[in-house]
Amino acid sequence: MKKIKEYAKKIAKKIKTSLIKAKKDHVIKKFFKENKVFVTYIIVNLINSTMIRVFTINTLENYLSYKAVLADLAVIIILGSFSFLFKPKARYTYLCAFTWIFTMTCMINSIYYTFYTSYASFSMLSLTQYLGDVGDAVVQNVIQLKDVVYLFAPIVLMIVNKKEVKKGSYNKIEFKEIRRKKALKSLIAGVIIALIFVLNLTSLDISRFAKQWNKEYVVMKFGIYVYQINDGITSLEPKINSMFGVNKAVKEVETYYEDRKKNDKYASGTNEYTDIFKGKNVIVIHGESFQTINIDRSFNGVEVSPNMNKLAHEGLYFSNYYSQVSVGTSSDAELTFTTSLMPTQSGTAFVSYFDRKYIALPQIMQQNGYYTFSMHGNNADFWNRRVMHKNLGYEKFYSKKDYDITEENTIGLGISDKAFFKQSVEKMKKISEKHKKFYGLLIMLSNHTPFSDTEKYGPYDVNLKETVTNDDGTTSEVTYPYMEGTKLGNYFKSVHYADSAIGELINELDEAGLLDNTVIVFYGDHDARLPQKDYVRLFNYDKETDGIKSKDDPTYVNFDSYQYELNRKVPFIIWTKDHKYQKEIKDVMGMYDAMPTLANMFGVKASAYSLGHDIFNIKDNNIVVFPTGNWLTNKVYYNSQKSEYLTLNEGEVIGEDYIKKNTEYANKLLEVSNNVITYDVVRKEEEKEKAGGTSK
Ligand code: GP9
Ligand code: MN
Repeated sequence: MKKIKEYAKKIAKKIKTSLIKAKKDHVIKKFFKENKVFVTYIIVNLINSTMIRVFTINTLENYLSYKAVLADLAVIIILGSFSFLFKPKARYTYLCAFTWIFTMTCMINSIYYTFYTSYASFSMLSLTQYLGDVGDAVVQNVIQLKDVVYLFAPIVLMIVNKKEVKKGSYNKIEFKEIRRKKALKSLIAGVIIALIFVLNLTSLDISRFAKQWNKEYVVMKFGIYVYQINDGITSLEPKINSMFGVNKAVKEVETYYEDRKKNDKYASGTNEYTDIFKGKNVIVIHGESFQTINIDRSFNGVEVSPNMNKLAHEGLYFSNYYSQVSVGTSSDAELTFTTSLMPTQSGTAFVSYFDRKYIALPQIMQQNGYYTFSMHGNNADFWNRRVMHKNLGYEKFYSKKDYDITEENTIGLGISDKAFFKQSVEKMKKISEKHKKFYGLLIMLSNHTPFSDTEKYGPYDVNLKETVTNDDGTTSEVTYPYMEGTKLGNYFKSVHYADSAIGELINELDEAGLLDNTVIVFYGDHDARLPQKDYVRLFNYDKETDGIKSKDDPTYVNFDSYQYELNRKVPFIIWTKDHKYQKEIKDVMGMYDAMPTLANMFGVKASAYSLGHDIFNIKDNNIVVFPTGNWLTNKVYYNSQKSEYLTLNEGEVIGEDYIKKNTEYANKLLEVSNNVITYDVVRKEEEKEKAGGTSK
């Protein structure tokens, strides 16, 4: 230790004397003058990396994040230092190539952030074939000036280079030896900056960097370039991960579930809902981007979703139900709903881990004598469903090729929900003739972002209309624009269409006699990622100014980032034609609670790898864990990125213990879930059991 300290002191002294000498000899000034292109390369790329951070994360901590600046600088200089090994012309090409890579990184992340409020990941690259259609939606909606400003970097570099060429700077001969020295010196400078950066890291920084899922935090502390390099490496994880640390991970999973079995009193047990639907058919409706905000909302006395409102009030309505999706959106919703596992930390389960063994509700139902199927009017390969639906236990997957799709019956990404339902009912009629019991999934599509096919949705007015009495006693109608022309306004129009399709589906099913012995289960798959400012307008519209009320106005409704998160909830409804079970369940609930809850109702055994709970067992003790590490209970919404929380019941005091305990619970759950999938634990345990069985 003493030796290291002495050595460090020696180096520090050496650096100090060389810096003093450099200052005396005007070395830095000279370097700047002689290497304008290299210096420009550093400056422009540093400006870009700072811009992307500042434009995406609006916190003081981020604005003052010197660590990210150090990290960005180190990456830029270290990578740039090798350019000195080339002659000036080729050096420019080298620096230009890296500037383009850095610029594209910033641009892609800027666009991606607007859409997903997160940073881009290489693991998504393997998904590009599924993202094609959605990509159009992104282009239509999201590319803005703030996404393309980064292009200034290669442009400025080009201008500076041109000037240097004109000045004849490149005609001077630079010997190999000098070039090597320059490369080494800049490399050392880069490494020193990197060392200063590393010495400033806290253990929290390091742990979050390793886990990578708290992307905002990683970018805030490590800068965008280090984030992206790290992401590139971790995206290879699915392959590498499953090769190392298997035993440790499997042991950890085993211990977790043993402990859950012994100590979690809500993990099993019966309740008043046990077996209530035993033997009944099931039709699960996957409601694309359907949020709870639509329920019981009206414009000018006309409901946004009258049919869904009816289902909610006539059935079991879980009004604080949250989707737990990650980058796999629709597919993550399907995964969590059916398996009670969380999305994976890198990649998506449907695409990167399609070959793992899952225990899913359709498969459980199939083992209980049900015929299982899924229906979706999109390409079967989207989200790798063709493979994954089989894996989850759907015996047949009806996809795009099984539907008549014309230009007239197309909305947004594909076949309209109305046409899809109509054709699906015909298929279900045949299925019901052949099979005694069935479990089916219908995946909707029309209510998909960007919600711009307004002409096809049919009329729904999101203006504000008021009747005023004139001086002469007559009345007239005044119209204020309100939500017209906003993305949220268009969303309501789209939802109104999707709702009317659901209304038609219920009627068609009834006419076909398919409702008599069937339970309808509806879930919204995830929120619609609508702009926060549109919600502020929805709740705080000032018709006089056609703007937003002042914050001092006593009727002003606060809609900050916490309200935004809480508002991302989606409806979960269980409905039967006889309206026998009518209740609103207000306890918070996650998508991972669906399988245990439904399994109990249908009298089948839930997966032993469930992470959620039957809501009628756990009730108000429930916790919803999000892939970001955030969590929600009936008392608190906790933001793990900021290590802050919002108390949900006014005046209630929350102890630090409560936060600590739940945060640990959430982190552990995410880790176990990821291990179950990554290491294919279900298969391993089954194989172990089999081997044990034969040796007995
Ligand atoms: C695609 C549809 C939409 O078939 O399910 O997927 P999303 O973009 O919501 O993940
Ligand atoms: Mn979706």
